[in-house]
Amino acid sequence: MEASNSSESRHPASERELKEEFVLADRDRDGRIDFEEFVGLMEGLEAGMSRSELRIGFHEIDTDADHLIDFREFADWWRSD
Ligand SMILES: [Ca+2]
Ligand SMILES: [Ca+2]
Repeated sequence: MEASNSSESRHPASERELKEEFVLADRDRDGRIDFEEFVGLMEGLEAGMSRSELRIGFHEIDTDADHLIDFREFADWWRSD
């Protein structure tokens, strides 16, 4: 019985791969991920989270509470998960 769903794709090995994920999520290319972009990212990962769960998750990642996820916040979150 398999209990995993590809953790590898959620944990890229290198900083460069992480940056690529960030750029893909940052659709308007302003260098930050806003909530709508975050929703798109999580849908891409098929996280299966509800809108309210996504909002909670977004605020957990946004450690300086400016309502935007910058690359450092993104990298910290991705690695800690
Ligand atoms: Ca953006
Ligand atoms: Ca932030």
